[in-house]
Amino acid sequence: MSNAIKSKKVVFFFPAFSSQEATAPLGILAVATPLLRAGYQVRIIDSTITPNFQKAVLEELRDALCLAVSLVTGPMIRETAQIARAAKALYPDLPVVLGGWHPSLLPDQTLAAECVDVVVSGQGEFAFLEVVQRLEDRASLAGIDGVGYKQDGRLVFNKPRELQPISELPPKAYHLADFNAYERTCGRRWSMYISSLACPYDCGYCTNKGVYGRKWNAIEPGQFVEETTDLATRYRLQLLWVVDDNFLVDRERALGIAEGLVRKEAKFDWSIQASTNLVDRFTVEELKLSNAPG
Ligand code: B12
Repeated sequence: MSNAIKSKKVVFFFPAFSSQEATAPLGILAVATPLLRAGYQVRIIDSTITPNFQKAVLEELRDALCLAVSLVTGPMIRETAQIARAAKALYPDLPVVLGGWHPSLLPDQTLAAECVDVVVSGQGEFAFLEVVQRLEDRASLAGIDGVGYKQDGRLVFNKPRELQPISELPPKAYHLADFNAYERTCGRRWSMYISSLACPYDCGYCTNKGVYGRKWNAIEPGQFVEETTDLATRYRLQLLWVVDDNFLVDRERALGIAEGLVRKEAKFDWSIQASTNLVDRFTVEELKLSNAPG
């Protein structure tokens, strides 16, 4: 049985998200760093780039500490359920942990599923490290903020976790990403990058407030320019998609980033998303800055 020997291996599964695009899941790269720093081994199986992914996951789980899945609400639930059920059938004692936006927004519904043992709501970097350490020690998950678990068949939810500002978070483990495989799959070599968390607004179509509570915070332009140019060069990326929910919240910061990239003669494309009320605060000339030829 899987847990007879003490394992240090954490297996992540990233289900397909029904898109033509393919790149490494940033949420998993984020929670991987504290694990690696604490001496755990990390395997990522992304269904989009892995033929026969179920077999691959089940093989990796043979000597693993737990299975961890990242998902948003929607089609990703299908493969999550498929893999979690297959894992439970083969290794009934192996804990299955779900994190990401879906379990963050609907923790009780997610944890109620028979094949799920633990849910992590909100930021996962340190919550998941604590979960893994407790699983390794076969200790209770009581008291880990942001975590829900099962005890004697009951669903137990610890108190929510305080939001940690992005400037205090460790760097993402980009080196775990197989950019060659993603490029082969979608024809483009690109990555995601994040430079701010939360959003001051509460638009009806967006779920951000439910998880981040309108506490917008961001890194400075200098750090953005350094990190993105380094990533693009190191992994030969054509494009960085800045996945901040609302990149333009701080006008001066946004202009500082655009100017910094122009000054650095950055050779990659970058894209942002922002609410239209904020786009409206920029002149056409200012907006052109972010579209300067590299
Ligand atoms: C990139 C992205 C996509 C990409 C996905 C590409 C990819 N490879 O992941 C694409 C374009 C496909 C996409 C599509 C959609 N998306 Co989208 N997308 C995002 C976006 C902009 C960034 C995600 C990201 O990487 N964030 C950065 C990382 C670092 O944060 P994170 O993923 O949240 O991870 C943290 C925690 O969640 C947690 N965590 C994450 N995974 C795990 C795993 C474990 C085990 C643990 C413990 C913790 C953990 O820890 C991480 C670090 O703190 C988010 C908004 C956002 N700002 O996050 C929306 C968002 C995730 N998308 C959303 C939506 C609604 C959609 C669509 C439904 C849109 C549509 N109408 O078609 C589709 C559905 C996708 C599908 N078909 O399944 C919503 C999700 C709401 C929900 N209920 O789940 C979000 C939150 C936007 C919003 N603000 O409302 N999306």
